[in-house]
Amino acid sequence: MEQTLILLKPDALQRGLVGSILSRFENKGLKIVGLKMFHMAKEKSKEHYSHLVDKPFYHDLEKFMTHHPVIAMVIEGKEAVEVVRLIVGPTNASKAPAGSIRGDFSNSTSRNVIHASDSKETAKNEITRFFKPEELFSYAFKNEDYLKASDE
Ligand code: IDP
Ligand code: MG
Repeated sequence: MEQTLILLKPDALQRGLVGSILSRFENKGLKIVGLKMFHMAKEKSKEHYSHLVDKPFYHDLEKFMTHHPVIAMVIEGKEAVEVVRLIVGPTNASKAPAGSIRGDFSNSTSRNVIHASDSKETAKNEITRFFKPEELFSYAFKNEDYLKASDE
């Protein structure tokens, strides 16, 4: 089963959107196999956003992501990386379709409530960045069995 990393950004916590966002992944039949809240270290932010450190908005992004708590999650399921990106929507929430998380909960590029890994390779690196192996769990998930059965 494929795994992907999600970060609920500080705006999701500050606006009380955690439950609404989480339920979308569970409703889709995706399984939460790791979850924690923490303050991101500046070094982690630079590593996580290494493709953006030279951008003019990076300073604001780093300040936002490191000065307030975030929630990190590992989500598992069929084609989890691609499915989660679809549920999340594109970076610029103003252009994100209604029905996607960013489309429904944000109208901003910088404060777009959620991060999701953008490829299978990125997902592996990002999961390792934020989770130790013992922080990931295996358990029966009936929703997943139900979806599997109805696909075959
Ligand atoms: P993604 O989050 O959809 O993968 P990335 O291009 O990887 O998009 O950018 C990471 C994060 O950096 C975005 O989610 C957003 O918070 C911030 N960001 C990206 N582009 C801009 C911009 O043009 N202005 C302000 N913030 C941006
Ligand atoms: Mg990205």
